[in-house]
Amino acid sequence: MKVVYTPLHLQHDPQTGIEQSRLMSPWEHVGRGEAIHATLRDDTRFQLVAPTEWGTSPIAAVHDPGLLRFLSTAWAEYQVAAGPTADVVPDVFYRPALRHGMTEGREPVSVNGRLGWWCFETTTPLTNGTYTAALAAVDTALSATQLVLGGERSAYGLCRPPGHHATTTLYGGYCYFNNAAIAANHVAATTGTKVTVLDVDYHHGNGTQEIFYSRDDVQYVSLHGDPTNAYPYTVGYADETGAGRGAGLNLNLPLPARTDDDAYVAALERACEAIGAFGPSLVIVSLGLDTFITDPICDLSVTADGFERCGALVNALDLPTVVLQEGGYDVAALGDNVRRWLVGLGA
Ligand code: Q9C
Ligand code: ZN
Repeated sequence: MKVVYTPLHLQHDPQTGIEQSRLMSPWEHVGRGEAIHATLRDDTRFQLVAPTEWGTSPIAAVHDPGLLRFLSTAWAEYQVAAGPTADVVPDVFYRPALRHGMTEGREPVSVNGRLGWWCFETTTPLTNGTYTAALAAVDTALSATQLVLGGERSAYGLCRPPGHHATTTLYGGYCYFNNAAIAANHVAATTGTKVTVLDVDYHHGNGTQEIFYSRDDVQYVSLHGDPTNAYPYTVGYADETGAGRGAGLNLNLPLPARTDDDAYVAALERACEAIGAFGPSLVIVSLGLDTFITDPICDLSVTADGFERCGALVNALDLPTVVLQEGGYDVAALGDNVRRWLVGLGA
């Protein structure tokens, strides 16, 4: 199986995260990408290829151009206005209720204000190289997608930073641009066929859901920790089924803490039935390995054997499949877990 990888992910090297009321070194760090890279590089079943450059128009086709503009300059602007500082995090978030009963808010002028306008939480710092790495992650996703459109049965994109929490207008959840959504939109727009995004990251992909919620050409199917107690808390419930032309095309399968291999695989079978019924030309998998039994920030209990079974179930859909990296924070096991999932898929 071809693996799209670029060392440009190293440009996104955050040092601080404010998470769970503590200042800590981030869970989402360069070591994650390098662990996966090293495992796949040393396994003859995988061939590494570099991404090609796609520019910003596939991003602007999904995200508010204002978000793209902001991310391209924000870190440097902050250095002049309020720095110097390595990592940049908002202190004031725009909440529409601040202007309740008044005219709608507008993007602030100051970089401090704009940070809180485009970002929704505190664990997603901007660094000097974040924009470069985020663009490269999109290039990685689109290049892996291109391989599959060109006839490969499957391909894997080692996207870092991840993407599925980024919405049309907001970044957060370690995500800046929604790699999977940009790839899915690219396929739908250029081929005129239906696409499914199957999201198996522990966290619900609120961004991907939001981007496609009213569309009938892209189905979103997600297995995730129940948002009653899991990030992102406010999105990802089972009764969110799509709207308008997209009604019935959003499937959320929230799972209880300690869900094991058998229960997880049973839920994935349900997901695959829904995908079969929709009949896409291609599947994009948002692959998070943070469902792993010893993941430090999540509470499901899937094992490496379970990951291989999951890959095999998706393989049985018999559809061209693009797998894109999302989360997974047990770094010692991350490379092998990715490998097992891809081997299940037929690598
Ligand atoms: N107490 C991805 O896996 N922090 N993003 C949650 C819960 C943010 C996860 C804190 C988790 C974001 C791509
Ligand atoms: Zn996750």
